[in-house]
Amino acid sequence: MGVEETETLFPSDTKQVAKKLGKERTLACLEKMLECRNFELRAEAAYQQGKVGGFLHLYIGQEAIQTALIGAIGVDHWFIASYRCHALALLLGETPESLMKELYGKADGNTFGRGGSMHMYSKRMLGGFAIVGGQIAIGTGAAFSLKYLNKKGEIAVTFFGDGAMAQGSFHESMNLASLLSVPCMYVLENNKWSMGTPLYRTIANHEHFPRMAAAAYDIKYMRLDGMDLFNCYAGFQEAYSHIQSTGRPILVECMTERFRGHSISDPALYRSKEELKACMERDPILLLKNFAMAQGWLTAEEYKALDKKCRDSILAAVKAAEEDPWPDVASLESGVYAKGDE
Ligand SMILES: Cc1ncc(C[n+]2csc(CCOP(=O)(O)OP(=O)(O)O)c2C)c(N)n1
Ligand SMILES: [Mg+2]
Repeated sequence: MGVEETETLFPSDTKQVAKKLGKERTLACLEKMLECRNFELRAEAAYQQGKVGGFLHLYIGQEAIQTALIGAIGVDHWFIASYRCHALALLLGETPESLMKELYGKADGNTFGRGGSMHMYSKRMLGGFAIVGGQIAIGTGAAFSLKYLNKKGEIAVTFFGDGAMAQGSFHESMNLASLLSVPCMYVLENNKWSMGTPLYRTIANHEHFPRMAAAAYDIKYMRLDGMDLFNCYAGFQEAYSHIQSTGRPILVECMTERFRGHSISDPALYRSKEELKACMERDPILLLKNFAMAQGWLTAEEYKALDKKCRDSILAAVKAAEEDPWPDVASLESGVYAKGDE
């Protein structure tokens, strides 16, 4: 039994969304996606060379979602994610250098070499979290704080995977968010896999579950095509205005694909080459590139140059990570305890 997609996608007219977005912002999104992709390809290579410790979960294939969301609502909100968190940190303005240094466990990394791949932060990113579903409750708390502090316009965005829907934290959070009417955008990135377990073995009534769970908690639900930047862009704008106009939470399900195994140590032998090949034909970067070229916004040479620009900046980040010192042993205890009112 596979995943039959029978729920309705949020309708958007690609040409109209693209026209509104314009050439410059569309190409800026493409560049961001290429930066994320190149970062992760190099991170993967570095891991295989034994340069990166711990786990490494790649976002390759899912880039359109977070790129579109941040393009649509900006960075002045609060964000929280699972362990698949490199792209989010990059999109929120952390430099490839600081993130690559973090993967290498070096002193000037994003969390001074202490967090590694799964725990990245930015000024507005409350972290990547390893406990499946754990971040949903924290994101809901952030939304509650925004309401409590009367921070108009700001929302809390919580990303999680399809596997997290089976966790109590998902249900407890949705229930409280609805009861308390908090400005939380729950973004379910449905790549149809939880490690090596397919969605239909994780969630009963999997196809309709997200919509029905949202309805059970009296929360609005939308489904987006997570491979299509424009559908995501328009959908997230709509989701944001829903929160703004009602003060209510929303659940946005993005149908997407994981092009790699669950983590770097998973060769994903449970998926056939044919299935993966078919998914990769809808690579979000490829779709956007083809659209931009058909619009006359980009030539093949310009695309190559854009990709090279991103690759070069990531290669520079790798070099910087190689050269960065290890954390000083004397700093072992710093950051362990909060001081006073920190
Ligand atoms: C509470 C908990 N249970 C189990 C695990 C082991 N685990 C790590 S990732 C994962 C799969 C999660 O899949 P999903 O939520 O769909 O996210 P994806 O990896 O597809 O982005 C599991 C079961 C964990 N980290 N935390
Ligand atoms: Mg998943």
